[in-house]
Amino acid sequence: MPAADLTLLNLNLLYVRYLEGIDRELHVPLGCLYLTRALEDAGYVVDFRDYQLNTFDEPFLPDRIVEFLHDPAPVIGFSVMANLLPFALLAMKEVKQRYPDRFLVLGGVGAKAVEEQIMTRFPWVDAIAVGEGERTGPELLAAWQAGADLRQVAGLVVRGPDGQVVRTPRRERIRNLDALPLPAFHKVDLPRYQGYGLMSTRGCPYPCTFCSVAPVWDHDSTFRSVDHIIAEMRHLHEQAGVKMFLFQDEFFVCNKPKVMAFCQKLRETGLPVLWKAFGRVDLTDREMMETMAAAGCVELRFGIESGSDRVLQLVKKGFTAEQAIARVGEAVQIFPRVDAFYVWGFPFETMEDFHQTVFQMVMLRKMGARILPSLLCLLPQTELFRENRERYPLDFSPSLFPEYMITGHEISHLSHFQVAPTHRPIYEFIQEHPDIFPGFFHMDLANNVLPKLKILKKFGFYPEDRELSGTDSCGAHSPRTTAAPGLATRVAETTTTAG
Ligand code: B12
Ligand code: SF4
Repeated sequence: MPAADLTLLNLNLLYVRYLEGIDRELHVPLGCLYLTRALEDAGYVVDFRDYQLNTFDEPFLPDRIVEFLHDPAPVIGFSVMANLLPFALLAMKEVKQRYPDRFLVLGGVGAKAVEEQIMTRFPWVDAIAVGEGERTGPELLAAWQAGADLRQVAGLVVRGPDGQVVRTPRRERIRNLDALPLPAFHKVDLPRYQGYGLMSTRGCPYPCTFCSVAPVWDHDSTFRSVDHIIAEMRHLHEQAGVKMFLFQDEFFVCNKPKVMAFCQKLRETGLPVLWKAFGRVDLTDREMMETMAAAGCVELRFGIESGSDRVLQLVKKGFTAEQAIARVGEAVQIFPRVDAFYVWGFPFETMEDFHQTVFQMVMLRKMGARILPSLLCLLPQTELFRENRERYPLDFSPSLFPEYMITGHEISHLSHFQVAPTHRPIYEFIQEHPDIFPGFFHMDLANNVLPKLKILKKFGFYPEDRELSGTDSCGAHSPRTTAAPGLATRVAETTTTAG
């Protein structure tokens, strides 16, 4: 095999830590495989390494990455989300020390909106790729191999000759997603993965102020055709026996005629597959949901966010609490499982707002929905963070990271939580750079977060006991089948109501 041009490391992981145990859900590394395919089509050899497959007992030590990356190509790409950004940056430092001649590129959504700070403070990062990689990746490699000036490549943040940090012109979004070939599935052993995510769209046009999906895709949405999506499902079913798919994009239901056409065509293929999707309460209706269920959709997930109309308005959600109750009430009669996601801990959410939310959560739980509350995560690209950062001081409490940061779910085990001595450098690093890692901080811990958490626990939404909570992840992306034992819900009281 010819020498690789690029070693690409996937650090997009879903690890859930329950006390001392770590539950790993292996998801097909979609973004990296799209990028790999584009690089291969441009003639480059990619040495792809998926850190989800590491076998370390303790994977979150920077020198483990050096070990995992033994003998890397001249350019090393790191793909990362915000949760592992601190760890990834510390690991990149070690990689640079071990391989000073390698060119280190950070990509993925994790660095979005904090690229300049990262490039200014961490000299071991050589470049950051911003946005879609299918065009930026090959152009970056071509320019780097030719010794050309990287400032000519769109979609990067790099350093100029005198060390100043430069953002190159914005990379235009790929408009025709159907022109993209399938991700480089041949690079992975598909049956090893539990999660077969698909993206039917890229981006979301809604303005929800707390959410990073719209900003990481520059508030611009692009769509695949029904035939293109079904071709991917057919490929994965025939090549890897995949029977359960998960539409990862929040905007699957954006266009009713298209959803109806998708369901009809999928049924016509006769593929024996099941699937799960996200839906917005105001974009779905009974007819659409029944058609989806008849075409194999076994789970619909709604971002409800709050039971308070005041909060829904403040976060620009675009629907009311009443609409949410009505839609979920219909959905639970149609699908084996319905998820209701909530965000709590908005700094402007009064206790009265919060009580309305808890009331609604209890009501939907009674109806049979699975309730998935998440503590607000202050991602730096969001409007909510920008608008409120001066208003509220950032509090740091490692036992209360929003549940998905670092290894997930520490919040569930507040009373047991202790920072492992091996992780201490990561926590110290986070505290040194709150503007880069705001997701690990809170606005008003004492009056906002802690009293609300206490109430959620009282109603069984954050059980302390592993037996009660099961080993399910936050459920945001869970690919496993609806009937899998222990996955009914992580809300103790509802284990028998949903599914
Ligand atoms: C699928 C998915 C996952 C999968 C990832 C599967 C995998 N192994 O890749 C899993 C299930 C693991 C996952 C987990 C999490 N996710 Co997630 N996830 C998504 C989702 C739905 C789609 C991502 C995707 O596949 N995009 C499609 C591909 C094409 O895009 P991409 O991955 O960004 O890759 C492109 C570019 O970024 C670029 N690129 C990527 N890497 C590199 C590297 C280099 C070198 C270069 C040049 C370019 C490049 O090229 C790619 C092709 O264009 C997005 C939401 C969304 N709609 O975007 C959230 C999202 C990415 N997730 C998010 C988060 C926060 C998480 C979690 C941390 C928490 C959570 N509740 O979801 C957890 C991790 C928890 C844990 N405890 O470890 C946030 C990220 C926010 C941020 N700023 O980082 C998003 C945006 C959703 C949100 N709620 O806001 N997630
Ligand atoms: S919360 Fe959902 S609808 Fe709102 S911007 Fe994010 S993905 Fe779009």
